[in-house]
Order: sequence, then structure tokens, then C-alpha cells
Amino acid sequence: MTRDVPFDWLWTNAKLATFDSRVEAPFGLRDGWALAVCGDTISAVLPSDAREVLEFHGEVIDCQGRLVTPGLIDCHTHLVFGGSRAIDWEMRLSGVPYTEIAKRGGGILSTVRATRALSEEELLASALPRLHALAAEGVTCVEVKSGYGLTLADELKMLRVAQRLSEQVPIEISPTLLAAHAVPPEFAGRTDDYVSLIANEIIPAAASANLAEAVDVFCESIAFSVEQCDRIFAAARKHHLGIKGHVEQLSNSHGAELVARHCGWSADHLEYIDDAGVNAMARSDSVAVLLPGAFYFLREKQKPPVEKLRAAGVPMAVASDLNPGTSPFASIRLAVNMACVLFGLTPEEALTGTTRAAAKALGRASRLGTIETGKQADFLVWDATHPAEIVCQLGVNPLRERVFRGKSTHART
Ligand code: DI6
Ligand code: FE
Repeated sequence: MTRDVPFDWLWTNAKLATFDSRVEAPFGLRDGWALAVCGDTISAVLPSDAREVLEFHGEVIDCQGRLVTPGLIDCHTHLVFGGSRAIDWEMRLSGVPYTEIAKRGGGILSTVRATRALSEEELLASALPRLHALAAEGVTCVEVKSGYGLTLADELKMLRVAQRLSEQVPIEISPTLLAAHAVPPEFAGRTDDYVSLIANEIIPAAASANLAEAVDVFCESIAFSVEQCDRIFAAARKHHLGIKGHVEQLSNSHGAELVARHCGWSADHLEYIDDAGVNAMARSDSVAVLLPGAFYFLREKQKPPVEKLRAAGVPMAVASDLNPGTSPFASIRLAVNMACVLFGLTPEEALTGTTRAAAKALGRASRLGTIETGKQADFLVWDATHPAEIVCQLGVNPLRERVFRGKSTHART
């Protein structure tokens, strides 16, 4: 074995879909290659017939030609919540629009009531099955938002639950403070006062307790204005937190430009983004996060302008938006499938959207999202030979082995 590359494990005879942008083949494919792991890090990516591989005497895992991808990253979820919104859905199916249900005190606020009523333990227990479902599909990193507490104590409770999830499941959590999700009933008619509470108290408390990495907002006519979101982002930046925004989902309020102006990690949804928004995103380093689950479930008609985003070179991520009201789907594979069928992404773009681009949308591009030397050893072995197979057929899970930080956490014999 070579002296300069330390290996603990060697995964050989793999079809590596590296998603490394420097590899010119589609999906960054390297057929017949090997992946070396040292501790929790990828220590080398090299051909299976390289001298170092042939001379290695440690633990060798023969992938027998199977497809290996980076661990999947779900970069936008609201997976911690109480209650169910099946009744809302029934109403919407009979013709009542989402905005009307929200105005009647249903929608987000009914989930707020149910979430406030649960203890931290109960909230944790209710979130675990959703997290297990994502992990079983190969998700190794997931963003989790608060936003159903809307008081200092309840937002921090949600963020503590998000943090504790990673003690229960081998997965990396990226916690996001979304106190600006809805105006809580106590602040009805006093949105600016609630924004002050977020900027002056909730953001500083979450930052000092190290419970959030980023701050998100719902920038929409039924939620917070661009000016209010601007105040919240300024507070977030003061505390060195990343910036994310739910923008242009139901109408165009120029939220994407605001995110770009604050050098945000991502602008999410984007169905109604206009040319000025696309251009602003192209100039900034922000990722466009597409959420086809909500588009499908709300039976929206306006699609995000994928061709324009593509032409402008804006990186596109795809996420589940897992939440009780508008995207109740604990499946990243379904989100990728929908991104292709409903939004017109290619399977390569959509899978890049749950690997390399998703890592960037969570400020983790240097550590996660591709199979490259030096990155965290999060990868998946699939019973598949072409990447499109892993998202084409749903209902059968082709995941064979899930490796998180170097260790196998799920193996099918
Ligand atoms: N946009 C969404 O799609 C979710 N939040 C948001 O700002 C919906 C969340 C919910 O309805 O509970
Ligand atoms: Fe969302």
C-alpha cells in the first residue's frame, strides 16, 4: 500500500457518479473506479486498477459495478411540526384556495397551535418517522426549519428538536430559523412589532445558543413584505447567519432580488420570479431551490422559469419542502422525479440539485455534495447502473448501502 494515501476502507469496482464539475462526463461518471475512505473523509478517488488499490490489504468492499453517488441532501424541509393538515387538503380539494384557508385561521396557524401544544419530547418523537423515511432513501444531510412556534420559546424548542434529531439518526442537520413564517395571532395587525421581536430577540437568542445556521423568511403578500424581510436579513447578517428566503411562490414581490442583495445561500420556490430576479441571482452566488412538491400539491399552474435560470447559469437545487400543508412528502426521490416531470429538469440537473447544488444552498459546498478527495465520506451504493434509475421508478427503494461519515448505516444483503 502506498505511503502517501491513507485508507481505512476501499470501495472498488464502482460506477462513481461523482457530480464533480471537473469531470466532464454526464453526472461526473467514472466507471470502474474506486473510492478510498480514511476515517470520515474520502481520501482518494482512483481507478480500480490503480497500483494503490491493487496493493491494498485492508478492508475492501467490491461494489460489483454498482452505481455509487454522493449522499443525497434535502436542502429545504419543515419536518418538525405537530398535528396534521389533512382537513385543509380536503377543503382545498373542494375548491377553497390556500390563501383563503390561511385567512380563516387554518393553514400555517393551525400547525402553529398543534406545535406549541407539544413538548420537546413529543415533537421529537413525531418528527423521527419523517426523518427515518428520508434517511432510508439515502438522505445524509437535511435542512430543518423552525417556523411553527412563532414565540421565542417555541422557536427555540423547534430548533432544539432539530439539533437532537442528529443524535437519533446518523444524518447531518442544517438548522434554519424561520420565525418569519407567519404572523402569530398575538401580533395580528402588528406585523412590524413581530418583526422587531424576531430581529431584536429571537435571532440573537438562536445565534447565541448556536441553534441556527441560517435565517429564512416567507416573503409574500400573505406573510412578510420585502422591507420587513430586509430588516430580518440585516439582523441575521449581524449575527453571521446564512440567508434564505421563500420568495415568489404565489406572486412576485422581488424577494429573490432581496436575497441576492444580501448574498443569500438560496432563494426558494421562484414560480413567479421575473427577469430582474433571475439576473440578480445570476450576479450573486445564491442557489435557486425548486420545490415541485408544493407546486404539485397546490395544483399551481405557474412553473419556475427553468430555461431562464439555466441560461443565466444560476445553480438549481431540488428539495422536498416536506411540510404538513403544502408538500406532505417525506421523499427526496419523489421531489427529484417531479422536478423532471413537472419542471423539465434533466435527471442530471435534478440529481445535481440534491447533491452539489444542495450542498451550496446550505453553505456546505466545500465539504459535501460530490465524491471528491477531501470531502466528507457520505455516499450511497445503489442497485442500479445508471443514475436516472434511482429516481425513475418510485415505490421500490433501490438503495443498497448508505455510508455516513465513513460508516455504513444501512446495508441490504
Ligand atoms: N411556503 C410553503 O410552501 C410552506 N411554507 C411556506 O412559506 C408551507 C408551510 C405550511 O403551509 O405549513
Ligand atoms: Fe418551505
